[in-house]
Amino acid sequence: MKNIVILISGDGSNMDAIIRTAKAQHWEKHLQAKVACVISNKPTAKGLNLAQQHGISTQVVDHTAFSNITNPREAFDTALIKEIDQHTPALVVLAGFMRILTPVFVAHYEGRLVNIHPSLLPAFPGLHTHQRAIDTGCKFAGATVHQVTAELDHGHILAQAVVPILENDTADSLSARVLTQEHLIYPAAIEKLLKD
Ligand code: NHR
Ligand code: GAR
Repeated sequence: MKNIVILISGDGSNMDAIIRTAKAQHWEKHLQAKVACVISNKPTAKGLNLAQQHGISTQVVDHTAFSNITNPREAFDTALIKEIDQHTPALVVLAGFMRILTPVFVAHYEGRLVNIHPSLLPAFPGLHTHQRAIDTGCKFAGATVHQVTAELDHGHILAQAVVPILENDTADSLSARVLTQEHLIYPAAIEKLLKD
């Protein structure tokens, strides 16, 4: 069985889309793949409840527990690796996961670590992508599924979706339009990776 581990920090709507697609398309039967676990760095992430409602096991590795030690990011990533590797994952999926990962973490999962970023990369890596796209006067925005490398939001692009930016868009209205596309391209890109 190819185990998928999903990392979240918030609502988990992309996680939900992946879990629903996996069920609807019978990934267990057709791709010998299943979502084995959902892990959040935030204990209050709404996506944890949603995962449990789908009958998927959840874990929390709270990054704030590591803030007062010498190398907090390395220590957090080491703890995260330990949890993830319990499931011997074929794929580790970042879905609204909001902590930058260290090169050691990225190297450990090289080739089996993917992310969805809410911009048309290579434009607007990092945070606050929708406001930055509006402020720049962009006429189109979108989302990108990419391989994760040590350099933030720079890995090989696996899928993209484009949406228009409308006259009266706010970061919230644009974000909602992009998110509906994320829910389509992320499960499809993961399905393709599992087939390769
Ligand atoms: N890690 C690596 N090494 N490479 C990538 O491409 C990564 C990554 C970790 C997360 C997702 C990402 C995005 O899609 C992602 C891609 C968080 C931040 C950030 O600045 C930036 C990009 C992404 C996720 N995080 C702050 C930090 O100090 C915390 C922000 C917060 O907690 O709200 O880690 O955009
Ligand atoms: C999504 O738009 C995702 O692309 C973005 O956060 C949202 C998470 O929504 N990711 C990042 O900004 C990563 N830095 P979700 O929790 O409902 O999937």
